[in-house]
Amino acid sequence: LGILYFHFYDASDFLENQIFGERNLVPQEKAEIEAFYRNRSKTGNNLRGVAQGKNLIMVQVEALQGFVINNTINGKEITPNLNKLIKECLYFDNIYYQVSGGNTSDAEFLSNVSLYPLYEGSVYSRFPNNTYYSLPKALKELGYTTSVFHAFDADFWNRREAYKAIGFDNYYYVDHYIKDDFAGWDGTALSDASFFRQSIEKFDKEKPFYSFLITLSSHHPFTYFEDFDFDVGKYEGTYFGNYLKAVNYADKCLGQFINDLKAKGLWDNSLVVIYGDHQGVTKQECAAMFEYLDIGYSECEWIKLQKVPLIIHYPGLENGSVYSNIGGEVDIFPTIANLMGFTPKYAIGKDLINTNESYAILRNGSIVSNEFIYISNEQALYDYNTGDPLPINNYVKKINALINELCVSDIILEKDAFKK
Ligand code: GP9
Ligand code: MN
Repeated sequence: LGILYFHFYDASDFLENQIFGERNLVPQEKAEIEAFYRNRSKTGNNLRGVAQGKNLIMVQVEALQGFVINNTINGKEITPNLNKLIKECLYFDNIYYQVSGGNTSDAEFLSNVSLYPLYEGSVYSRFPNNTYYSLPKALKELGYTTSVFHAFDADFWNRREAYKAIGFDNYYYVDHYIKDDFAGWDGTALSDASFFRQSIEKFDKEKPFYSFLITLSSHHPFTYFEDFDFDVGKYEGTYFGNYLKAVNYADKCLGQFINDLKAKGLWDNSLVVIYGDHQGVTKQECAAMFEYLDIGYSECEWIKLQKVPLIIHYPGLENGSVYSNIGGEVDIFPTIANLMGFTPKYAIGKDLINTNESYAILRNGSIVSNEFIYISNEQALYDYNTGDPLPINNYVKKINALINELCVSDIILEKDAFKK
């Protein structure tokens, strides 16, 4: 129904939640939350603290999907810079996005707070005044300056309010940028090239810092890139072809950004995290993607393509490794915390480096694990590898145990439980 619908919906829902809503945390809910955190399995100590005391630079890339990585079109790499980077990074190739009605902003919330977004609407709009434990708050306690950068209207997705609750010290939005170059959307978005160039200048020069950057140019519609100089062969002039061109542009800007970090001596002094926020190829437009990947369409295969790359580099790391545990954006905060040597208090996600578990829970209640794929709206279960149906009754306990994460997260949000 489009963005306006969401924002209208959020506004009415906000009123309901804040004014008419029953937000008392009842004892049973409190007990459920406590039991959940008590039962979290202890993880190991691999790579613990390797980036302790370093800066943190995290980039959330608009609509960057996993399938473009290490892939070519007409003999040319789609993301040559990221492909090169991955060789000297930790690369997580089985990470699912978990956004809901808040789209980009939900991805930000997942990675910085490690709670799930809401089933309906945007968490930034509905609960902007909650108490949160977050990555910026944890780093602030360790003496960091924390800043978020996004060259768009300050109040879109209610970011101005939400960022206060999440605990960022500074918010650099469109008014803080010189509009000297445009790329993406209908040509009105500040280009990623300019965005990175200007943002780097704003990084704290006195203290260790956490800078969180959210890119914009590769936002749909991708038509802006139609004449862009990247040959997509038979997909020239199509939605899918334009998407590949937009991603190729984003990759080019990321490559330049990494070079600039190196030139400024920041690369060797910072933990750098790059990931995609959500899909770029919609279900409506997915036929070309399936054809390109030479995969037959099925609901399971569609779900398996809802992945985003997660790339992490810490100072001194030269030889990369690939982590293929299944995870989600909710796991980013605890994974970073381990590398930076602290334990997040109330993260729902898992540390991807030290976990033996392999699953992601999508916000619609579907689940991907290394064993099965559960499709919530069909209430159907399939073997992860073969796609064959599985007897759901044998797995009810497992499914419910996983879905409990969503329930606990919902109670925390709806009842503002951390405040209490
Ligand atoms: C603009 C952009 C929104 O703030 O981040 O992206 P969307 O949520 O539409 O992907
Ligand atoms: Mn987005």
